[in-house]
Amino acid sequence: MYKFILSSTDENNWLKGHSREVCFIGRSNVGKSTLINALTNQSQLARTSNTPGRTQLINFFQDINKKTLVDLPGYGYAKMPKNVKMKMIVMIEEYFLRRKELIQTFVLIDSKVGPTIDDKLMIDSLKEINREFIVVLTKSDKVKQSELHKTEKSLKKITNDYIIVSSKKGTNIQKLKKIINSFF
Ligand SMILES: Nc1nc2c(ncn2[C@@H]2O[C@H](COP(=O)(O)OP(=O)(O)OP(=O)(O)O)[C@@H](O)[C@H]2O)c(=O)[nH]1
Ligand SMILES: [Mg+2]
Repeated sequence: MYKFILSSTDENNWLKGHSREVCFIGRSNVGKSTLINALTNQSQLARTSNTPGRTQLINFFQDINKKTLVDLPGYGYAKMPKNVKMKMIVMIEEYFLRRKELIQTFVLIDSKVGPTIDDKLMIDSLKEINREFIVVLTKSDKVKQSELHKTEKSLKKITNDYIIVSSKKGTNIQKLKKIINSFF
């Protein structure tokens, strides 16, 4: 059983008192919050939405053993006001640069859309600062096998470390859960 602990903007307000956490990052609307709900089997834990730009703060979720999951705001949403967008970019950058408790990052990429320029920039930045990451291809229930192959082909130019999931159908959610548990 996980609980929402707090939302924060900057380093002064990040959650304290635990040693390890994993985070979820990706384009707005890619399915980060829905994935957290699927992984925890708690459909109401993280707030999800049909409209992009739902998660605008860094959200910390924790279970009784202090296993900590972090839901980050989505990037690449064109319609977001510039000042909000800038704040979010700074927030995300600060988190990746400074967060000592962060032990693994899951970069979510839409199975249908494939890696976007923003996704590539995100991954390049993670590589540059030597942050470990695993790609999660989301919403696999929405794509045909042929589309999935196309996405995998372009993804393989960036990384071979990925898992294909569907939060809606539950595909590979148990497998991803095991991967996450291996970091705690
Ligand atoms: N078909 C399908 N839809 C999904 C899946 N996962 C998420 N969605 C839908 O995608 C939309 C966005 O999901 P969210 O989890 O809110 O996305 P997010 O990445 O947290 O978005 P932001 O908070 O805006 O960054 C919602 O309408 C979800 O129902 C999936 O596995 N399959
Ligand atoms: Mg969200």
